[in-house]
Amino acid sequence: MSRIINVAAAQLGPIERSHSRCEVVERLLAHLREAHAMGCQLVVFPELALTTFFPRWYAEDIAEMDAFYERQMPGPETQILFDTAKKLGIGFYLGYAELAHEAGRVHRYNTAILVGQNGEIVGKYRKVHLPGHAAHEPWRAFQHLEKYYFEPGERFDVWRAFGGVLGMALCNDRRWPETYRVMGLQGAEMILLGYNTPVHNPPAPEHDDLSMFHNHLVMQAGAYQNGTWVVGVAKAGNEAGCEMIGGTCIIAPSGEIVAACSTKGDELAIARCDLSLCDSYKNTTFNFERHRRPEAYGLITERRGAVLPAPLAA
Ligand code: ING
Repeated sequence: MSRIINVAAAQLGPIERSHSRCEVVERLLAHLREAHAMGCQLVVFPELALTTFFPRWYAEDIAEMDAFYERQMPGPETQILFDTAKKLGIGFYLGYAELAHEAGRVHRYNTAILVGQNGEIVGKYRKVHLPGHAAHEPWRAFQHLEKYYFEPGERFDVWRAFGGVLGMALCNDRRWPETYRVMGLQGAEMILLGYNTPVHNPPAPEHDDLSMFHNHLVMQAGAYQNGTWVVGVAKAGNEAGCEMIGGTCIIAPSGEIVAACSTKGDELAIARCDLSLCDSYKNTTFNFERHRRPEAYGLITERRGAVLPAPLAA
């Protein structure tokens, strides 16, 4: 039996530091309305979709960047997003910077939420793999201070929603196979992820020409190897002088890209996603229960970094 979600991958072009949340929310609302006109039930926005990618700047006092975080979700500027989604009967994934007060302390996370067609939050995810660095590194053309501005999340969950099993990830998470496999082991049929990916990677400029290839490689592999849909959505274009890749796409459990954006601005890529297409992979090639050998995989959770074998005797 087919279980179909019409999904809109809602790419955003640049968000400048001067753009207000209200201006950005207007762009998100335009995406919701267009997706509704196109018969979609789910809209996927990028990572940090409400603000510019502020980890590209260093601030000695981390609190100087607090204006980029949300203290409540929905908040005053985002409530209209939830109200409109409910009115249109459209759910959405939204990436944002979260400032939370927990156990009497302030915590900062790179967060995403999944909101159902009733406008209620179904689940929250906090980015596990924080790339970049924790201290100011002036040699870089731009900073990538996610390890400075955020604490890492500790888990990958899935939720029953939209007639299937959905999971969430954020940006750098998509480069790590463990991300997809942990959700695959919970039956994920669609993984939603937003990203902000600069073309230039200062520690490895030799990879710059492959940034789009690597972007699609990791998501297509993750989809196929876990028999799941993957929706990858960019914040794209030249944002505060930093060129970011586009490449927003919707990937079927076969690993094939079935819809993609072709610009680096605000653009929808839409696909009719039949969740039942996952079954032919989950029940055969990637029947985990039948084929996986966790007895042989111990190092994956026991060891963080690689440990080389002893050198050959002289
Ligand atoms: N951005 C980048 C990403 O993983 C990066 C960081 C770029 C890592 C290029 C490696 C190479 O797509 C975020 N926000 O994680």
